[in-house]
Amino acid sequence: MPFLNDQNRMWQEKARNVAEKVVRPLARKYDELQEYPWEIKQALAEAGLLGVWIPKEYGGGGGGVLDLCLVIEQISRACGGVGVMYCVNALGSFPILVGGSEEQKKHWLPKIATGEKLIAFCLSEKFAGSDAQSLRLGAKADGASWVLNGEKKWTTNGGAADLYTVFAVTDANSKSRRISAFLVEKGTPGFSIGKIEDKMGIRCVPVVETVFQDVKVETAQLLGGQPGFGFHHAMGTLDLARPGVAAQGLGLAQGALEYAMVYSARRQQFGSPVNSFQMIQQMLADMASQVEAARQLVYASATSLDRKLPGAGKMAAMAKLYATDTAMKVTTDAVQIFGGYGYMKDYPIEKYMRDAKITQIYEGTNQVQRLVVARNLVKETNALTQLLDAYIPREVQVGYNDPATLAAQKAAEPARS
Ligand code: COS
Repeated sequence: MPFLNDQNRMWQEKARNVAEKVVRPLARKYDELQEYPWEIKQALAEAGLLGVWIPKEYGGGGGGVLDLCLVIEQISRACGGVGVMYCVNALGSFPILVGGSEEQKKHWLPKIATGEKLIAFCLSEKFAGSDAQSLRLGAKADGASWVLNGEKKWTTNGGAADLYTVFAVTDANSKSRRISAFLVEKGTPGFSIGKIEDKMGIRCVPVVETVFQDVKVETAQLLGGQPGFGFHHAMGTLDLARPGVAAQGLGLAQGALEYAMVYSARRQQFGSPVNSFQMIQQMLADMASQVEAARQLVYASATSLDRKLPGAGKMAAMAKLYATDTAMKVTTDAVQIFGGYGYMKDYPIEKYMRDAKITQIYEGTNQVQRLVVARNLVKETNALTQLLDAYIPREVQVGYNDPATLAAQKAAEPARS
């Protein structure tokens, strides 16, 4: 990539190294075991990759969203499950970066950067998925403390993580200041892990229900110290995190394409390698073009966030939906190129397809991404109307005996010609 700078390439190279030396050889083992890969987490921490996105003043690597995406892409190329196991630490810690107080940043971020503490993000509930604002877990003030009661669903990293960013209702009567976020530590009395999900893909990372029964937390654990800003913190976090899921999709698509290239050169049918047949060549060419288009969008959206450019949230949603739809398409085509072998578990490619599916669903379904993009387009329409409206003809209802309508019709005529 010619436009990557030295810092970007340094992170990319480090990640590629860990991906090839540690992640790829262990990918199948942890997919089968459905267990958290502590040895891989250790390797990521030793390479300094767990703090890429955390500013240097808080003990991190000082990289941006683009650096984070480059790392996620390389890891996901080797294993989509490890890709999310890695990037969920960014998702969990972004609320602290977005809305945390200085004390909270100083206390938690250095520990997250070294891998001493793993973090998870608790927003979704059984009855609050896409409609995140409708969450029900409640937090009631009790003197200088808050008491949390309720449940969360699909907490990725749950059980492995030491710290949980938990979104709760603190003012049920308020429309726009209803929700606040709390930093809850593992081991807090009343906080437990419920059902552990048995998943189609990303099997090496736990996804669980988390249960909160009279969990008492101090005011110091309220994110940013002021109640009512939780939904803004959640949305700001998702804007930052979505290019990461996009990068996961990109890595999965790239990894599947590479396996398909190698296998189609090896596999002989009708006396020739199957990559000499035009139908396979067309598939490979389409897959590669789609992967490259996704890559450009992911890098551009990450750069827009790093530069705080207007429209960066829209770009993040575009990157997420495009790259993860590409992941599903390309991994499915890669299975097709492997033919009957591709469907079998002792070949590496079916795992890519299983791991890809969830990227279209989590951190906002791709339907929600389209909604975010469309809402932005509607907002942008006013300015465009001023520029373009005059070029679009306007029809008038003809009323033959109505002088006012005839006059309006006549007035509109010069604009048409
Ligand atoms: N950044 C900061 N604030 C934002 C924001 C953003 N990107 N998007 C919305 N907000 C604010 C709005 O400004 C509004 O604030 P006020 O109440 O002060 O006016 C508030 O949040 C509510 O906004 P809106 O009315 O647009 O919210 P909706 O309930 O319509 O929800 C969607 C919008 C659907 C986009 C949101 O609920 C969403 O992203 N859902 C998916 C959730 C998700 O990704 N879950 C997966 C969790 S991780 S596995």
